[in-house]
Amino acid sequence: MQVPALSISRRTRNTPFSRRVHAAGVKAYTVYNHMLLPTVFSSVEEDYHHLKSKVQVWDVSCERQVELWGPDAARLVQMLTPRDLSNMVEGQCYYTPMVDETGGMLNDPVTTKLAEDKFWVSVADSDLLFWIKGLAHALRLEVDVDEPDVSPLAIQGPRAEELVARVFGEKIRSIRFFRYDYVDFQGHRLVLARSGYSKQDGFELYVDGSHLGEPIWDTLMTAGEDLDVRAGCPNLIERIEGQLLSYGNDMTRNNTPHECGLGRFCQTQQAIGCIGRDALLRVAVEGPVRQIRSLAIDGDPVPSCDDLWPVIAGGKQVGTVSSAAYSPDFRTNVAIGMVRMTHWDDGTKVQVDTPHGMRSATVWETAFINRVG
Ligand code: THG
Repeated sequence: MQVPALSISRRTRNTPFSRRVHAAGVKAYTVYNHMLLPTVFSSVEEDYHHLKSKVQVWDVSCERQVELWGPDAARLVQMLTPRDLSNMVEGQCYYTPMVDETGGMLNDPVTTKLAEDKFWVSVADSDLLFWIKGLAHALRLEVDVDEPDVSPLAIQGPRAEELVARVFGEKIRSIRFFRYDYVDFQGHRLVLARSGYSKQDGFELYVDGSHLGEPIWDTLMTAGEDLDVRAGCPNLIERIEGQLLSYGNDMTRNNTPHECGLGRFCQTQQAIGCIGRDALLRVAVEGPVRQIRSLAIDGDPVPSCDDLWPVIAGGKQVGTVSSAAYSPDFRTNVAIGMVRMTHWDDGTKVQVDTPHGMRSATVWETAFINRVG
């Protein structure tokens, strides 16, 4: 079947790396924060094997930065999230569920503290800029909220540390997970964090100035030639195996962080000022009645999920599957879904109503990569 193409225009914003991504033979894009995000280079499966064994450079410019800068920046950022930021120091990045007044998820960004009065909120696919600008304006806060010309470039895979050390020096090896340091590129000081949307180790370089995009891309590609570095992108199979959630797919504004399994990133009691605090404290008393789970779906490879697939047990719907792909390493279809508490225990057998028919499936409490035996 002919796959429809994506019409590219000014609204589907190009990135500082777009020409290089195109030259590398990108086969498909999605649109994320109104910007192009590559999804396939060779094939999803070939990209997956390469990511898990080598090193890839990813154009994740679409992880746009919302910059909060000014005397009220710290107060404003704590209003956005139930994660307690009071002990956050410069040099740290936090994965931060962000919620509205009902406790509904608005976004799940990585927040970086650049200074006591300056933060970057690296957003997932929702227009969080407008929510934050609205709050700052309505509350007359002393803070500038804007989208700077900063484009993350991720270097991911088991050989990422070697490649990044060759380009930016040995000191990058000591950057710990979700910490950052500054590196020099041709006299420009750039933030380099140990983070990224894969479970294969790696870094994210916050390319501060579009003109640096192509020089940095070329430098990494040349330095990594013998490491078999390639252009890559977040990989559907790998992220489902690691249960990395995708905002808009696996969760929406109708879900609380607890339903999303993000309770470990919430200290709601301590998060004084968080807009969703009262709502979350109220629902926390009872706990969620449905929650994110990994599912193994039996049988032949299923198509990718462009709509929710019902999870069925005893003739009744007990959940939904929101992401799915065939995993060569686990030799089964791996999936992420939201399952009601009656069926969310590890090992529970259910059915999934896929476009390829009803399939038997098993609910797993943890990510595939964390399962033992
Ligand atoms: N990096 C940066 N910005 C981003 C993403 C990113 N913005 C959009 C999107 N990704 C936001 N979503 C996520 C989801 C998961 C993680 C990061 C961003 C993540 N989670 C780890 C996990 O769940 O295992 C670890 C989190 C932790 O322990 O703190 O990395 O990828 N810049």
